[in-house]
Amino acid sequence: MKGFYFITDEILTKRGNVKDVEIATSLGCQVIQYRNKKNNSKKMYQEALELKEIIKSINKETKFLINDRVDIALAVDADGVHIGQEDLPISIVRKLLPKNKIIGISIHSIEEVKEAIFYNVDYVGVGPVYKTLTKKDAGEPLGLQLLKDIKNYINLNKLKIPIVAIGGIKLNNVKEVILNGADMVSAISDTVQSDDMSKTIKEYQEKFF
Ligand code: 3NM
Repeated sequence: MKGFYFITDEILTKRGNVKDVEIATSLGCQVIQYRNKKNNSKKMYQEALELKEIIKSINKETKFLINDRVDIALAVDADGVHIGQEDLPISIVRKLLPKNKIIGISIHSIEEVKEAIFYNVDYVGVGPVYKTLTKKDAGEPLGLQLLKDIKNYINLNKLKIPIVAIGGIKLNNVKEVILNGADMVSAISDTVQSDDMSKTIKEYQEKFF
């Protein structure tokens, strides 16, 4: 896993989730996460199904993940879920999902990384790296040092768990985030609110090379 990790935002989007997801998939983003804190389950199910079909029609290799909702992920046969520390425990999510599904989890400390590794997660989300207004309960910024410490911990233990960094990431700070250990980055407001999202995502992807 490498490059730009795209996350939808129902409220901030300028073009709507469908258009956004079409653009991100066409530009080769390896992961698209459907995050929707606004809609009811029925609407989420319908939209997740629509997005999955669009993504797979453009690129079968693109992974489609659902934020928080294991039930929606199962219902649309998504590639996996992204969960937070307040969601169902990883061990339970593993039992609920078929073996081949991806589980990513948000972590905020080395202790949480250890637990995530114990339960065999596929990647860890580290954030918020910087201050963000997009997620109200994201907490205080973790900063680059913790990101670096987590990367070192993963490397020292010869683990192959990718780190996805998130929170307050912009084009002018993304390089230092990558240099401090992020394998992938997500930037919600900076992309979905961009007037030219294709250009913005391309600029993020170029920072990895
Ligand atoms: N998760 P923006 S921060 C969805 O810290 C999300 O786990 C976070 O939005 C975490 O790129 C966040 O606009 C919002 O700052 C990121």
